[in-house]
Amino acid sequence: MARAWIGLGANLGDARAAIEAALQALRALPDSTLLRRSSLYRSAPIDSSGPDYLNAVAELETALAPHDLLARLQAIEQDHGRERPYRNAPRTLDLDLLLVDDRVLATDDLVLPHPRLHERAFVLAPLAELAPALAVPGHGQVDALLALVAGQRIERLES
Ligand code: PH2
Ligand code: MG
Ligand code: MG
Repeated sequence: MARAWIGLGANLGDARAAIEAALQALRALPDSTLLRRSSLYRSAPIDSSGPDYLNAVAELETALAPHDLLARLQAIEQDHGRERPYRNAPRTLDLDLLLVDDRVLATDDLVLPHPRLHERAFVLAPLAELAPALAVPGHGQVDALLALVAGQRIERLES
C-alpha cells in the first residue's frame, strides 16, 4: 500500500461542484481508500488565466501503481469535460499526483514529487492543513515550504 497525495483544482464553470464530484470519484477508485480531504481554498491563477481557482488536497491509500493512478486521475478529468487547448489553460478540473510516499520519479508523463508543488501556496496550504510535517523529497517539510510562499494570497473557504 502507498500513500498518495492528490491536488485538485478548477477555475471554470462550477469549480466547487467539480472538486466535490472529483472527491466522490476518488472515493470510488479500485484498491484505494480516500483517507482525508482538505478544505477548499481560493486563489488567483498562477501562470494561468481566467477566474480565481478553487483548490484542495486529498490523501489516498492505494495499491495502484503510480502510473495506473495517474491514468485514473486523467480519466476523471476527462469525465468532467477537461480540455487541454494549451499549457496551463483555465480548466474545469485538474487532478495532479503530488506525492507517492517518498518516491522520486522522472518519466515522460509523471514526475514525482510534482515539479512545482514546493513553490505553490495553492498546493502547500491545503497540504499543510492535513500534513504539516510531511517531507517533500528534495525540498523539505511542507510547513517550512509554505512559510516561503507567504506572499501568495490564498483564502481558506468555510465548508
Ligand atoms: N494550476 C495551474 C496553474 N495555475 N493557479 C492556481 N491558483 N491554482 C491552480 O490549481 C493552478 C494555478 C496548473 O495546473
Ligand atoms: Mg496542475
Ligand atoms: Mg494537471
